[in-house]
Amino acid sequence: MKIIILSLALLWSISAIASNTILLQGYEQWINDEFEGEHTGSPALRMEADPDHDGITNLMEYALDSDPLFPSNEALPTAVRQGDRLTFSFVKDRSKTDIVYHVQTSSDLTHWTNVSTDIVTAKGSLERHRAVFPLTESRSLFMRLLVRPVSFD
Ligand SMILES: [Ca+2]
Repeated sequence: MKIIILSLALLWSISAIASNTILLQGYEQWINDEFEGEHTGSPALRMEADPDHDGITNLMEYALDSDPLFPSNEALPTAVRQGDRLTFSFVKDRSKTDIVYHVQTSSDLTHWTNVSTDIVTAKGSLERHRAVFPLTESRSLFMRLLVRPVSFD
C-alpha cells in the first residue's frame, strides 16, 4: 500500500513540473536562443523585424541559419551566370519543419511562379538547392527565395 502512495506522489510531482515547463520549438526556440534576455513582447523578435539592419528579416535569418544580431549577407542565396544559364542556389535546413522555402521567378516583379529545385549536396539536415534558368535576351528574369511559416502556406 505504501508503494502505491509513493508512486502517485511521484506521478503528481512529474506532472507538476511538466505543466510549468514551456516547450519551445522551431522559430520560437531560435528566437529564445538568439535574443536571450530580450523582452518577450519586443518588436525586435518579430519575424519581419531586422534588428541588425542588414536587410534580412528575422524569419529569413532563421531559415538561412544566419546571426540576426550581426549584419552579414554571407548566407543569402547566390545567382551565378554561366554562358546562357543562370544558377540560383541556397542552403535549406530540413530540420526546420515550421517553415517552407520556395524559389520563385517573375518577369515583372508582380506575378511570381514557384519553380522546382534540385538538391546539389546534403550534409546532416542542410541541403544545398539550386534552380537553373536558361537566359534569353528578349525578357527580364527575376528570382527570389520566399520563406514562409508552414501555417501561411
Ligand atoms: Ca537582419
